Amino acid sequence: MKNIPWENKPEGKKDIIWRYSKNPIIDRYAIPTSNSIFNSAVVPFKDGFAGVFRCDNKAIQMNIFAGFSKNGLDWDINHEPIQMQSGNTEMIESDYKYDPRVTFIEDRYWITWCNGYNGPTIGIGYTFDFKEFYQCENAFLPFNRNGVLFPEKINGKYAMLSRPSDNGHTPFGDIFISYSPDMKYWGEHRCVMQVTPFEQSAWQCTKIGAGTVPILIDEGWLIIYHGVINTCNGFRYAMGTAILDENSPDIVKYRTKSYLLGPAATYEMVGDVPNVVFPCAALHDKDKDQIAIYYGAADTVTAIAFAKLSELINFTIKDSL
Ligand code: BMA
Repeated sequence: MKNIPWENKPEGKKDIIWRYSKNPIIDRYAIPTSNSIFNSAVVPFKDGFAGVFRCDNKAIQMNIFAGFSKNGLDWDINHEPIQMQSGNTEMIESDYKYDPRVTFIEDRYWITWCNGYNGPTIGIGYTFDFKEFYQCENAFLPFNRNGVLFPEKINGKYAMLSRPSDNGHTPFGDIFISYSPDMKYWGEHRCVMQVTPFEQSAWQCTKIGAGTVPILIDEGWLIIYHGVINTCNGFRYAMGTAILDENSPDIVKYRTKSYLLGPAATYEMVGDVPNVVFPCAALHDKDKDQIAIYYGAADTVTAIAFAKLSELINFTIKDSL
């Protein structure tokens, strides 16, 4: 297994998740056309890593771009967006693409993103090599965002978390799970997690959405999600963790009452959309007890943060609602 990016916790720091000292790892202008590069997903690939990046251009058109890295920190992002070919459908219309997630299942890398088709819905595609990409049927009717696939079938079916929403900035939203026998037809929709009561855990009281690909641990599926509070200054996005039942992931076993990383560094508080940390991917190494979380900061740049996997799990159990 390739070494994942890592930096030890600073001396004396109590937080479970700590930021990389050289954040942000991807500048907003990292490719010639970009206004911002954020909310992006990475996976181990060949002798390094590959990723799908959200780059908004200077007309603020949202699209997804492939990128490659030897160490997971220094990225070469293609200057041209991903061109999709027909996968399991000829209907691959897309007004925009944003907030990609990447999940390796069986033999290929599956990509989910927010796809513009009469409003936001969940686009699905796949690639074997990050050169040729194939687009499938949209998973759901609009409006929906934050589609995240599980890395293996559950009870014989593909499984996806998502967040039904509206056509705008959505002042509500819970996480649902849906199943598919073939990556084309989705059903058996179940509610997984709802927003919390304001007085109990206000950082996640307005809307929540799945972030990283679920990681199978002894206790079930570990997820890192975002939670939002609507303040007098607008939305504030923070991240928390939950553990879902292994065989029935609509059952939440544990879910953090406190956020684990909230906007506090300058690049998280200052940018095109202030006060946003938005996790879309994580690399982990169980043997080394390490996890590296990739997140968009202030809808402008891409940053990375680290945790000890065991500490993250223990905190999720101990701090559970
Ligand atoms: C959501 C999405 C994300 C964005 C977030 C904060 O609705 O548009 O891409 O990071 O808002 O602006």
